[in-house]
Amino acid sequence: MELNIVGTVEKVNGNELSYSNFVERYLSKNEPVVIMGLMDDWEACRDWVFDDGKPNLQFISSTFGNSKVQVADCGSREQKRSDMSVSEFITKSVDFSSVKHDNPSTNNLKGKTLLYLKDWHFVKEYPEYTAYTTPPFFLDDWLNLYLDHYHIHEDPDTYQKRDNISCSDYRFVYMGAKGTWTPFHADVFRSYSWSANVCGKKQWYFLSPGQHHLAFDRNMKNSVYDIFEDVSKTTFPNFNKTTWLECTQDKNEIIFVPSGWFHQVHNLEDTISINHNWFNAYNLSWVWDLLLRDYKEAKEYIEDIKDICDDFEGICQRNLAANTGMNFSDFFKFSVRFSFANVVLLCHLAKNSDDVKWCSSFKAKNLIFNLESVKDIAIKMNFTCLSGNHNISLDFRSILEDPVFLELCCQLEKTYDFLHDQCGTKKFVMEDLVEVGICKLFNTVVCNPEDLVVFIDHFLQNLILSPCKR
Ligand SMILES: O=C(O)CCC(=O)C(=O)O
Repeated sequence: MELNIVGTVEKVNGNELSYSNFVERYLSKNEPVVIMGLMDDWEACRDWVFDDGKPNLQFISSTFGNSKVQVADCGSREQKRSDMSVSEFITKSVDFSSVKHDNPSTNNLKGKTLLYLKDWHFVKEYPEYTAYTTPPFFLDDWLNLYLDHYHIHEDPDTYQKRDNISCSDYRFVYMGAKGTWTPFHADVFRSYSWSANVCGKKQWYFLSPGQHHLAFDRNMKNSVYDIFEDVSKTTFPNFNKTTWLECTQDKNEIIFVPSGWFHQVHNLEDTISINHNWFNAYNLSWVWDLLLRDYKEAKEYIEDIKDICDDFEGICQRNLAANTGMNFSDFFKFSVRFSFANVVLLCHLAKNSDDVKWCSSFKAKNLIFNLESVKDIAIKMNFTCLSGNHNISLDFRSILEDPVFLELCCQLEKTYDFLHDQCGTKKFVMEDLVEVGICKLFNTVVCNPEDLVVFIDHFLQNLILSPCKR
């Protein structure tokens, strides 16, 4: 069946787009866009690419060849992955490395496996080598910031000293020859992603979130795997009703993939891309909605053993973490820590501002928006979700005393200063909170979503609605 393509993704010049325009037009509307003109000074674009635009695999192999990576076999069903070194990958992808690109049909050499290097945690592995700088539009990234400081999930029973690289961030490099591809999917946690072509060309096909059910089977369990295969009408009765956006992404272009948009991607040329997944206050509710859906599924799956389980809820949560990457308490802790961080930043801003209208600055509005978004999600969280054996208790005062948390606050503040053109305000200290008159909140202990709602409300009322208290 031919796809019904109804539009192409808009392309804009990143140098003519302000952050607030990006937020207004794409981030908050959850619409895709391709951004051009932001990669000119990337080291990766110099070191990894020949003048003719082809990947410089010699450089990559000799500089990063020992890295262990995951490689998907695009010819196998479900794209089976195997581990190998980067240099092994390059040697094995003969088409990619030695064929001199003038003859595209060599990519169809029979019997060759089409290997696609995916999810290489490049930044974690080579922090000293600045291959690229994250474009400002994508800097408000709570996911990677959090993972730079905390683990998102730790199962005390299965916890072993974990490989610090493979589970620690969502900043990746992808490398694949012409013909490699990524099957139809929506991104992890329903996060946003951005993907930048250092060299090569990708073809993207997007299905909007409002239509995703059309690409699922009757039970909403499995989605279509390859939108270009002969999709079974019996299994996917509504797939023929789908309408698509497409996009050809060239070298030096960055695509923004909004939350919950299913997509399939094909490398039209030998391509290297850099890609991050992330979320923040604008799409955090997508993460919660996904968790809730996956939780219900995990629960349903083992419903028949409920009566013989001592800790049915605990097993559901453990399975949820195993399948989705986090469970309710992980998400809740994440939300609480970011609420605390935004509170700290707002207090710091209030304390250091001479202007009585400080809370109408872009930065203050952003921080208030963040808190209100987390509060809305906390309201949505069913209180019973965090009943059972979670034993969560996050004490504002002790979190404030934790240097890891303060480092996270510093990084977050740097980001918002940069995005809102503020020059670095003074180093923040605990006294900020005392001076802005919210010391009562020091004794807050947050144990469940209701506590979090009360905490945020209390803070906003005290600080924002009564500025005279400062
Ligand atoms: O480039 C690819 O093959 C897949 C990338 C992707 O799915 C994403 O960035 O969300």
